Amino acid sequence: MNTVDTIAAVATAPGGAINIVRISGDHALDVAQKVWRGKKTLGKSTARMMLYGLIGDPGEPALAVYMPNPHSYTGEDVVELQCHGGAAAVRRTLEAVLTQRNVRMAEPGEFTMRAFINGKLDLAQAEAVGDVINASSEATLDLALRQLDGALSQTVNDIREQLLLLASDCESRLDFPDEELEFDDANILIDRLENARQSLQKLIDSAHAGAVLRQGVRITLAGKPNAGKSSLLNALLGVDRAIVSSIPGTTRDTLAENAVLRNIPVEITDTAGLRDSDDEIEALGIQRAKAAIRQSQIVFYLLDASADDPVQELREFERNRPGNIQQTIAVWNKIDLVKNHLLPEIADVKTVKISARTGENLELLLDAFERSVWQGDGNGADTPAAVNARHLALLQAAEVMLAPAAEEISCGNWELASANLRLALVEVGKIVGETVEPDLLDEIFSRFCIGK
Ligand SMILES: Nc1nc2c(ncn2[C@@H]2O[C@H](COP(=O)(O)OP(=O)(O)OP(=O)(O)O)[C@@H](O)[C@H]2O)c(=O)[nH]1
Ligand SMILES: [Mg+2]
Repeated sequence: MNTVDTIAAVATAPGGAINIVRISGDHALDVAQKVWRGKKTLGKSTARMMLYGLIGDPGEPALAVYMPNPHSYTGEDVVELQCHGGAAAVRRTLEAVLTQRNVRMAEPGEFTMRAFINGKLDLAQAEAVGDVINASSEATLDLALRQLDGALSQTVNDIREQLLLLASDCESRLDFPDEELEFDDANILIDRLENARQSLQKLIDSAHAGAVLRQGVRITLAGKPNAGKSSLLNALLGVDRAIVSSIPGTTRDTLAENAVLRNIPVEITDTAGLRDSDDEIEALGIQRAKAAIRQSQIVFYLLDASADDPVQELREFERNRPGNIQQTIAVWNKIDLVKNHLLPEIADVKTVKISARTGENLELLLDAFERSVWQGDGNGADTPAAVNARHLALLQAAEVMLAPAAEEISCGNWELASANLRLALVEVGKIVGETVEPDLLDEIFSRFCIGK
């Protein structure tokens, strides 16, 4: 992606009443002037004013606004044309723009990449733009907005500042070795380094919340036929999605649906009941059920109180549970049929008693789910900043350099100490894009949609 061309794209999602075509770059104004005409002329004197006019011939009504650099989203000259919604109307406007000279179609994420290159956003903030677009839960959106606002960048920059000061303190001992300068005791430097390391560690610890909120959690509903898996899927979704019947073996294929439970984006998979079956299709379904279980983070294992020995059955499941699954929640279903809910607690496994049919205790199941996801570290949805996988790798690489840095400080090897600190600084700096390779930019921004 070069950053010289003037680019244009539809900036709004299809299906709305209005569409915006955004043009950015040195030629934005003259391109817009060629396709749009109104009583007033787009230019310096009408900057940031919404003007009414027409596009094309005989002319469709469209609003236009000119935002001169650097006061625009990209930091370049930008014109936005607001035209009628609808695929044909917006195509016509975009074509009118793209048939002009000196302008081409924008690549995915190219507007935001320019905003980054022009210093409007740092890299962590630019990534947050992608997170905002992809957010499916309120908590995910809030996290993305905090990151866009600079919450993560601020923390990262504080850490960088601490490391930078430490590095220059080490270096000044090299520059003035014999002079009578007042230097901090090495122990004080080590304490300061430890402070920086703890802030770094906090960010590393936030990666779990970051992954939960960005990627969501995969839940599989498993258990014997007729345990009530499909009934529970429907209850959790609040819609009648899966077939429920009293015939064991109703569900064959796996059925996955996205939802948000307690602010956590989830994919819930309903599966075929687990049993030995001679039926070829059912057996295939059971294989799929087992594959879904292996790919999930949390299993809701449904138990029918009337089964022969459900506890034994659960024990067996737990024994063979694939290692990647964080947790099984045992769900006694159909408590509406059992007097006084006299069902045994199951040691070592979280147990909840519900009725998928009446909805009784579903909230308790969601409580247990929420606790499993956040693993006791409070409500991860509230973390001020939560890093993504790219940030995590950089933070870990930086942290690796800190122990040797402390070691060198305590030995008075100032040169080596500062070298280690500077290596850590480079890694942390990459989070906000202080140093960054073009390939990485392409990789990050190509995941965006066109027009962002
Ligand atoms: N009384 C009562 N019946 C329930 C409850 N949950 C499910 N059932 C009934 O149990 C039967 C089986 O329910 P499903 O949801 O189809 O069970 P499943 O686990 O999906 O079964 P398969 O797809 O065959 O593996 C149906 O007749 C449901 O109406 C419940 O909480 N209480
Ligand atoms: Mg079913």
